[in-house]
Amino acid sequence: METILITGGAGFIGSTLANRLSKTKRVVVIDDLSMGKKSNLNNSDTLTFIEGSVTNLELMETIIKKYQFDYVYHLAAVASVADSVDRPVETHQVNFESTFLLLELIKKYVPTLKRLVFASSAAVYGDEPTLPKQEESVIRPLTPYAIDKFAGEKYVLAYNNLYNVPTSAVRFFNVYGPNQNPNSPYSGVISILVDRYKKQMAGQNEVFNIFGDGTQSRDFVYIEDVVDALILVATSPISRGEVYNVGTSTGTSLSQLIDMTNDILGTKLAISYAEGRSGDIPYSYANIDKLISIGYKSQYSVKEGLTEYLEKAMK
Ligand code: NAD
Ligand code: UD2
Repeated sequence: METILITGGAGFIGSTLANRLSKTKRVVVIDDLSMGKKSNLNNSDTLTFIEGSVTNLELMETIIKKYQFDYVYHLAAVASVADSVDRPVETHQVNFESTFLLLELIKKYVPTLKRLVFASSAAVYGDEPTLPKQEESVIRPLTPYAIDKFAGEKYVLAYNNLYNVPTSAVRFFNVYGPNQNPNSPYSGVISILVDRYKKQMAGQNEVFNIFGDGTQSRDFVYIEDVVDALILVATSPISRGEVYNVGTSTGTSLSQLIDMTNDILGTKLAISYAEGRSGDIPYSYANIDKLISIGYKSQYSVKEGLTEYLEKAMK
């Protein structure tokens, strides 16, 4: 049976991937539980959870030597841009150094690895306004988070070319769905939105704050499609050494999201408007032709993804 490592596998994207893959493969998750939760993971004989940090050289060396992984999905990160601005030194250890460490360990101990997939971000495009974002668009990383992600991508792809470690990278746009943690002000906006609907429908008076006028738009991509994309990139024979956007190729504004959710739930969300966040980009969406060229087919429009998410969240 193939053995797979998912770093950050108790988090939002990692746990969904782990739960899917452990149905047919042996999966090992490492997570320090700084953001992730053990309860995100299904109980399964084929899923092993290790609590620890990807920055711990001894621990990582032991794990990499012991399991001889076929695939590695490197998703562990401090996934908040704001946090990286507040704590650039600490977040650099996780968001960059851990990637470098993992590459070195694999180069040294796992000659049979089939693929390492690195989770990068649309943040690497920064505020350059040309749309849609293509993999070859201008890269303008503006924050420690984005700089670390871009450096991570470059190292991952260089190890493929220089040392024959098989790698690929993905640039996620705005991923949403069940198990996304809504508890930070910098959590994904849809997780915050759904949390406010739940609270308001339970009679609590927590309004949803729109930063700006609600016309800002993002490429919101549903978690199940993201998991499909990750597995496809890991297993495609032609994705080796390449980087892929993962989005839907459509932008949806916050106002449209709220209208859609009001329609689906048959209710009206109480909202208030606050000043736009500094550094907020007005519009973003991906060109995903490259991902489609390796066989990707999206299963969810924003409305379909939102409907499924709401069904699960409102239970
Ligand atoms: P998440 O915060 O839910 O998951 C990240 C996981 O990494 C968490 O479970 C956290 O506990 C773990 N982690 C953090 N530091 C660690 C450490 N030192 N050692 C071990 N584990 C550690 O975030 P997510 O949304 O699931 O993001 C997964 C990946 O995708 C991240 O690399 C993130 O930067 C990237 N990404 C996500 C989005 C998105 O829209 N969700 C967009 C762009 C990129
Ligand atoms: C995403 C990433 C971020 C970074 C950035 C790079 C997430 C969660 N964040 O930020 O890590 O990669 O892209 O460009 O994936 N908003 C509100 N009310 C709220 C919360 C958010 O109005 O309560 C607005 C926010 O100001 C923004 C939009 O909603 O205009 C989307 O916010 P987000 O934090 O979900 O995502 P984004 O694209 O700003």
